[in-house]
Order: sequence, then C-alpha cells, then structure tokens
Amino acid sequence: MSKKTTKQEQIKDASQGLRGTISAGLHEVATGAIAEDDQYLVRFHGTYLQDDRDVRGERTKKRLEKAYSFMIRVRIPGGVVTPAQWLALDRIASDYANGTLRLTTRQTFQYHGVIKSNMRRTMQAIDAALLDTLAACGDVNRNVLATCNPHLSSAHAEALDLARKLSEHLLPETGAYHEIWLDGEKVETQKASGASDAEPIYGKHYLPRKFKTVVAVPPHNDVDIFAQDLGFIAIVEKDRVVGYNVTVGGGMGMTHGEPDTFPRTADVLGFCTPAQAVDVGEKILTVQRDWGNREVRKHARLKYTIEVRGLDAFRSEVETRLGFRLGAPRPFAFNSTSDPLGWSKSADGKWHLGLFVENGRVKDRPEHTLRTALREIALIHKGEMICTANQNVIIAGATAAAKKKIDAILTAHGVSIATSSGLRRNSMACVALPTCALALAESERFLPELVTALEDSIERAGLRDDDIVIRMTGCPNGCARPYLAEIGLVGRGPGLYNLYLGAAFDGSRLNKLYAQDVDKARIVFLLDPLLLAYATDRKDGEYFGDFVVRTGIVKATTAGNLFHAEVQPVSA
Ligand code: SRM
Ligand code: SF4
Repeated sequence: MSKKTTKQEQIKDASQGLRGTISAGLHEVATGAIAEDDQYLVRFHGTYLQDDRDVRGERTKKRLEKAYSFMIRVRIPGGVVTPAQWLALDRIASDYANGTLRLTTRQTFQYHGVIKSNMRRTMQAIDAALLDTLAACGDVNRNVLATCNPHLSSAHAEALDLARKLSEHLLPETGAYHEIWLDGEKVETQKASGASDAEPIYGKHYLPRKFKTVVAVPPHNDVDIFAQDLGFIAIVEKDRVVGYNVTVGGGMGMTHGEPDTFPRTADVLGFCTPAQAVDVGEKILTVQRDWGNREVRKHARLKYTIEVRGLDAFRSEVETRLGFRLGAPRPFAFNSTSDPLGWSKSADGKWHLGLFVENGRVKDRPEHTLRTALREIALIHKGEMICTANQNVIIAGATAAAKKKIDAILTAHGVSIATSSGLRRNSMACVALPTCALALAESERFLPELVTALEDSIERAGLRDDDIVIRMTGCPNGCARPYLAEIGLVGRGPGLYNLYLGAAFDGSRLNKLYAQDVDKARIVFLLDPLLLAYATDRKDGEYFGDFVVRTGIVKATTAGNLFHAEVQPVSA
C-alpha cells in the first residue's frame, strides 16, 4: 500500500476480509467499546459504535467510560418487509435496543442503544427474520432504494426487482459476517456463493468511500435520485420498463468552511436496457473503485471523481469495461420527492396507506402509541410494510376489510392519518443528538418544535395545505438531504443553523445559503415574510423553492445548481 493512502485504506488492507479483531473485541468485558480500527471495520457489517452524548460530560467528570452502545442498520433493498418481519424487528427493539425503531432516509430501520454484550444476539435475531445488515454502512454499495410501491404498476415492481438484484450483486463476499455474528450459519439473503473472501468486484481494498444506488420511477422522485452516487431512472412505455437513464455523481456531504467539499446533483450518463442494468451498475462501481481518491477521504466520493475526471472520460471508461456504448438519455420528468400520504387504491384493487412518521422515529408516546399501532397492524395485515426514503411507512396491499381494521387501530392509538400542515408532511430531520458522534446541533429532537413555530406563519399566510419541503441536519454531512430542500437547515453549533433556500420541489436543483448561524427565533423571523410573500405573489402552481429563485430572494448564478454558485448569504 502506498504510504500516502488514508488510515482507513491501511485498516482495510490489514483486515483479513473485514475481520480485524472484531470477534475478540466482542468478548472483551472490561469495556463497552471495541478497538479503534475495528470501529471502522464494523461499519461494513452494518453497525457503528456510538456513545450517549447527553451523558458524556457528566461521565467524563466522574471519570467513567463513555456510555457506549451500538447503532445497527438493516439492509432492506427497496424498504419492503413482510408484516412478520416488521413484528420480528419490533421485538428486537424491545429485547436489545432502546425500545424504538428508526426509519431512515434510505428506506430501512436503525436500532440505537444496543450494548456490546447483546450485539451477536441482535444480529442473530435479524438473521432469523431473514434479513441482514451486511454492507448497510462502510465503503461499499449501501442499501439500494426503489420508488415505493410495487403494487402501483409493473414498472414499480420491476424497479424493486432491480434494486434487489443490484443490492445482491454488489454485496461483499467475505465470510467475516457469518463468522463473527452467526457462527458460520448461512444468511438467506447473502450471495449464494457464500463465504468466499475473494471479493471479485471489490478487491481487497473495497471502495474509496461509501457508494449509494437508487432506482426511480418517474414522475416520483421519492428516492431523491440526484443525491445519489448511482441512479437508474425507469423509462416506461405501456406500463413496462424499456430501459433506464443512468445517473452518476450525486452526493450531499460537505464540511463547513471547506469550499472544496460540496453537495452535488447527479448527471445523466446515458441509457441502458433492463438486461444491462446490473452490469452497468457494476462497471460504474469498479471505475469509482479504481479512479476514486484514496489519499484524501474528503474527496473520495464518486462526485469528486466525476468533477476531477469529467463526465465524458468517466463514461468512456465505463463503456470500455462494458464492451458496449450506453444509449442517448431518454426524456423523463419528475414532479416531487414527497411520499403519497393517506389512503389510495391501485389498479389491482389493493389499498395502500402512506403514514407520516415524524422524523422516522417509531415509538410510543402518551396519546400517540404509534409503535403499538404498527405492531397491531402487522398482526392483521397480509400485504407489505414499506419504509420510504422520506422516513415514512407505507402499509401496502391491504384488502378493503383490512383497511377498515387498520383505520380502527390507528384511531384507537391516537394516530391521525392527516398531518397538521403541508410543511410538517414534508419535513425530515436526521438523527443527530444524542447518538450521532458528528452532530453539531440538535435535529430530530428540534425540527418538530420549529415546524410548530413556523405553522403560525403558515396559518396566517393561508398555506396550511401547501406542500413545502423542509429538512434539517445536525451537521453538514447531509443525512436528511437538506441541500435538496426548499427550506434547508444545517447545524453549525448548539442551537445555530445555516438556512438554505430555493431547491426544486422535484429534487433536481440544490438550494443556496441564505443566512448563517441563525437560531430558532431568527429562522422564524426570516421565513415569516417570505412565506407571506409567497402566499400573495406566487404564480399558479408555483412551489416555494421556485418562487424564491424567480423573485431573486436567492440568486441562481449557474443553471440548475445554485449551491455551486458563489455563496453570498444575507446577513443574519
Ligand atoms: Fe448519514 C454519517 C445517519 C443517510 C451522508 N449518517 C452518518 C452517521 C453514521 C454518523 C457517523 O458517521 O458517525 C449517522 C448515524 C447517526 C445515528 O445516530 O443514527 C448517519 N445517515 C444517517 C441516517 C440514519 C439519517 C436519518 O436520520 O435517517 C440515514 C441512514 C441511511 C441508511 O439507512 O443507510 C443517513 N447520510 C445519509 C444520506 C442520505 C442519502 O444517502 O440519501 C446522506 C447524504 C447523501 C450522501 O451520502 O452524500 C448521508 N452520513 C453522511 C455523511 C457524509 C458523506 C460524505 O460524502 O461526506 C456522513 C459522514 C461520513 O460518511 O463521514 C454520514
Ligand atoms: Fe449525524 Fe450529521 Fe448525519 Fe445528522 S447529518 S445524522 S448530525 S452525521
């Protein structure tokens, strides 16, 4: 290995197929943690060592070890689970985690608060539910997303099928996952080739950085395709997918004060047939494997490879490896990144309920026992439960009789299908404190109260039912994709956020910094007149993000990509 490569590259190199000393570390009872290098390696197995930041200061004062526990992320391509799997996952939350399920922005579940001595039991319980956590984190292809819901059309079912195939094909082959967590037992969802360490796709060093793939069925962009490393846009004719426009180079993460790190929307690379899609995905991944920056981790994502090498050179290398040329992109149009909430009926006669889950946290609160309600629904439901990339859940494929029962269960548990406003319906926050090690500010625990405060302005402006996308993160890494929100808030420090405005409602244009280091009162103060102006001066059907651009509230200096433009915030 070159000496110039990052520490993470050296750890992968020495890891013996992602084993490191994880197994030994799990048996070490003197600490709730694991060795530092293993903390990086366990990510490939779908888990992170964390500590409870709410008690960190107090424990340091008392000279106690940090309150360590693990976050575990399940791999669920397309976010689709059976009711039986939901019940199993729910049980695990009580048995081993903090009693909540956290639906993520990438169509899956996370557990928080799993202590080391419960780690293997938890992984085995996930395995028993015929699920796994392999490659849910780490420098590999992550959970693959698909536009919800396979009942809606054959094209939606094909999109889910492709997401599953891509996820399966791009899984690491190491037997370490079996050995460490399952005692060599077979994981049903792992590659049939099983415990080989050869890693024909990844090689010994895996990827330079995480890699994220989605499949979208226009006009719904619920998977936020332009935020992803690799995307497939279904081109549908007569209800069948005739091929995919392939997108590359999207990503959200940046670092405050480092302008050579930035969010970027993906480019359309070309067109492929359904039969070519998995191969195209593999070759794009391998070009990034070989061309990605392994010396500066902050520049290691595919978006920087594309910026440095150029889209044409990238396409040409992909085509050389494929042995054929990609076709010219076909026309497509997205209209929204939101989820269809409420009840709807598909052509197959089945009912589907899109249920808003505030910031994805499935838990019981007094008067709003959502977790119990979903458990009771899973007990009577015969269809699917689908996690969305907006942290919501779709109870899909219900019969008319089940629909009545589901409504009754929700009512009994104080769960309303309606949300208090279009702003809340389109709100999303990352986890942040107390579990995320990188959080600079609150997010999940703060956004609901900020939305409540903004609902006063919304009410006065007569915008209660209007869809306005608001997203918050506790740091600039962008886990709730805030740079693609009409109103984006990004944590800078305790109680302080950067305010971004002007992304497109269909997810195709980034927003732009509007105000720096603003607190709750200032955010409300700044947004109140803009919301009132929007209500009075908007054109027919104009979205808030488009309005602030058209009226010059934020100024676009390059087409499509506001964020890349020179950043000139108004003074806070
Ligand atoms: Fe994320 C790191 C949570 C989606 C960009 N993300 C983290 C970690 C693991 C913090 C850490 O490294 O210590 C967070 C764990 C918090 C916790 O306590 O649970 C975390 N990310 C999340 C989730 C749970 C947010 C949520 O509230 O739903 C999402 C889990 C998705 C999943 O199921 O796989 C989540 N993260 C995203 C997304 C959105 C997406 O992929 O569509 C992004 C932006 C897209 C992208 O990747 O560019 C995202 N997360 C990051 C980054 C910045 C990456 C970069 O290129 O700079 C980090 C930090 C890092 O990797 O170094 C990060
Ligand atoms: Fe943590 Fe930052 Fe991601 Fe929020 S955006 S979960 S604070 S890494």
